[in-house]
Amino acid sequence: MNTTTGVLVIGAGFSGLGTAIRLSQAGITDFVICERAGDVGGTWRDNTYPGAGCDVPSLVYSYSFAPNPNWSRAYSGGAEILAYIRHMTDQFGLRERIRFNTDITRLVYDDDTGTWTASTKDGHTITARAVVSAVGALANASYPGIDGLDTYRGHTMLSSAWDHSYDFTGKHVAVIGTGASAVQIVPELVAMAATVKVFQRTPGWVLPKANPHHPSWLTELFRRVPTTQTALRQALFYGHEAMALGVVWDSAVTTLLQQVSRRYLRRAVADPWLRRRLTPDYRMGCKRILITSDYYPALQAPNCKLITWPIYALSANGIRTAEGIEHQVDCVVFATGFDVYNAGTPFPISGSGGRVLGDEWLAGAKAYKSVAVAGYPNLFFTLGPNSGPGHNSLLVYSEAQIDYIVQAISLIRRDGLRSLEVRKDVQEEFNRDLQRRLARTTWNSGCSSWYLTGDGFNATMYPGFATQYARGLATLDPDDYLATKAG
Ligand code: N01
Repeated sequence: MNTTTGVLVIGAGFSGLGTAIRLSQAGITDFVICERAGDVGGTWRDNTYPGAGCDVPSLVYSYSFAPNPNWSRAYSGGAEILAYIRHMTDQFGLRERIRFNTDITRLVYDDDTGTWTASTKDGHTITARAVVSAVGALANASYPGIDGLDTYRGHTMLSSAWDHSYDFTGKHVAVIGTGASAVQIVPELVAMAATVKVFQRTPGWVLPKANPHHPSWLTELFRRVPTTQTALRQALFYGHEAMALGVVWDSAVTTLLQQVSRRYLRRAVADPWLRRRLTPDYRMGCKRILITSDYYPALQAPNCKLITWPIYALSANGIRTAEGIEHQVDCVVFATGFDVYNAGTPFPISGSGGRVLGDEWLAGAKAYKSVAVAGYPNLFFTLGPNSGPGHNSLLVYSEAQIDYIVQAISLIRRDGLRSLEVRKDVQEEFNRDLQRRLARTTWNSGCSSWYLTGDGFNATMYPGFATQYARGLATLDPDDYLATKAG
């Protein structure tokens, strides 16, 4: 069966839903949203591990066009964020616009008609003038390449595909990884399991997180005088913007933040041996900063142990480390991150003249303003290449992208265009400048992280302030694009 629509939005996570809302508000209503799962929510639907929450305050980690006065605390838990996303879906009448359980497997552009045809896993096709790929950067997790993975006979689970049927009571558990997910999981497991061994490859810089409840008078104030919520959101936004000075660039502020983190480590961890193992040897900001007040206390619980010997292999009964010890465990939790599309595409995308985006992005993804790619007309990305912040809310970036994309689609429709394609020279100049600026950031300062490809190319982060990023996307300049009239 083939469906024809004006705009195909792929993904019903934050960015896909936000795109649909802003398209509707711009009067563009002939769109279809395809979602491979059976519910909205993207990463917040999938990451239901105990302790899942956001390390950015909810007042900024939400859309300005869908304010929520009811956040229960400064940093909300995953369930509350998912409830917000579901509420937004219903509030803007999007649920009936979503085709759930529809997995897009291929996108092909037709130069003659200026349309894209998407194929779905169950054999249908959808043809659209414009496509917005809102599949999310952290949508797929997989087991890491550790030897002996298939020989282990105990239970395994990924942080992003939590097995809620597994009872941890009385169990001996290993957690591999010490990133943003692991530091939220470990305190919960320590409270549930008999023992927890945390396998650390690289320690992260940790800053404490105060997470006060919103008192009822504040919620009431937000409801009655919405501008107070907007004002607090702005204050939080600019507070985070200031962090860029120490997180994005290696500066005196970085040194200051490192001192704050070291002082917190000294206060929170009594044992000097453990402190040494938890002290990073790279500049703060290079990897994502860990915001938590629960992790260090959990590591020092009597039933928890930090293991810093490299993992050699998984064995039938547990994990073997390089010094020859076998740690026997009932369950291994992999908090080892995601398959990030910084070199490739989530599904094959064939553009103008049959060019293949996966081939062009093999050495690292590149786009114009992270949204458009030369050779792929009428196709737009949210959270595309170099759109990630290290210091502020991702949703501010997403919102800027969405509004830019809505401008592009409005232009296609207003001028009756067959195609709107970013100029190759404009994209190349943009990326030359971007990579020049990235070379001076802490992300490119020598540590390894999911921000970089294996070759050290940074296809994920934006080297600047969120304000700068949003300003760059505020107005679409038609001169940056090649427009072809229909007919
Ligand atoms: O994944 P990660 P994550 N053997 O890639 C280790 C977002 N997020 O799921 O550092 C041993 O950061 C790896 O070690 P190393 C956020 O953007 C947001 O925790 O590579 N260890 C590391 O410790 C975040 O950045 C929130 O040496 C192995 C860990 O596994 C992103 O998701 C909350 C290994 C992976 O850390 C990913 O975070 C949670 C191996 N073979 C997540 N392979 C918010 O609060 C990997 N590791 C918004």
